Amino acid sequence: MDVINEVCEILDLLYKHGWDERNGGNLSYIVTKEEVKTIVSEEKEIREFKYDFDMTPLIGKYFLITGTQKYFKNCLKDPVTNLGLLKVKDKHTLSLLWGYKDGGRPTSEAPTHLKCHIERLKIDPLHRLVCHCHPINIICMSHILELNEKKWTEILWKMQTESIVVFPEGIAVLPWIICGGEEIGEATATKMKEYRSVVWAQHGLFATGRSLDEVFGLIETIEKAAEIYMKICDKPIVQSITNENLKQLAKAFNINYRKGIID
Ligand code: 2HA
Ligand code: ZN
Repeated sequence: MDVINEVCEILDLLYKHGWDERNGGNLSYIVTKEEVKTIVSEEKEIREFKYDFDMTPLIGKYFLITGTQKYFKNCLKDPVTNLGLLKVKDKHTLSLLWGYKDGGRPTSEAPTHLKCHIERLKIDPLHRLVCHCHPINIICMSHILELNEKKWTEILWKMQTESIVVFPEGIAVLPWIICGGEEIGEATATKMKEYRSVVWAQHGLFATGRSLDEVFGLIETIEKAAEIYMKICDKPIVQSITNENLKQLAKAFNINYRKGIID
């Protein structure tokens, strides 16, 4: 299966899970030169897009990025309109090599995505993907729980056994900030220095990782923990996962979990 299909399948699944209504959500994926060759036979610039922040660490890299105002629902049947293949040409310019067929442009969150890529690549050279979506239960939680990342991490870890295995670094939480702007972009990228996932209160989630499967799995696991929380949060708890249980898990699976939460 080619890379466009792989990306569109994930976008379609995100839509079908109800996490990307309408034009909600956006995705950016680093693609290799070999993968680029399967999309375009030669590199010809169609249009360019200017950004005022410094993209120097990304120069020469290729990205597949969802288009602004585009619906995840439509990507699988019409990738060339809904997605773009872009090369970071210089520190302020993205060059469009394929896609955005109807004259479109990258998602309004592209600066946030690119800043997150810069931070994650510093930590993990194998990092490739940033995905933003609107998972229901994460948004619910952000209405009823104080926005404290220690609290969120502890709760989500304790909702199910898999959580601490899948996101041992915990989860970051940002307050409501207007989307599409510089402030939320900077705040999200700063959190990405320590976390692969960042909650945007009353909005959704930014999740990052090495592959489409890894990031989709991260979103599924976080959202499932949040769903369990929303189903039980108003009920009397008879028994649950303890700090001691989590430490046993960490020992058994050799998990280097974030300290200061259950110790
Ligand atoms: O692209 O989800 O955060 C629509 C959004 C903005
Ligand atoms: Zn959004």
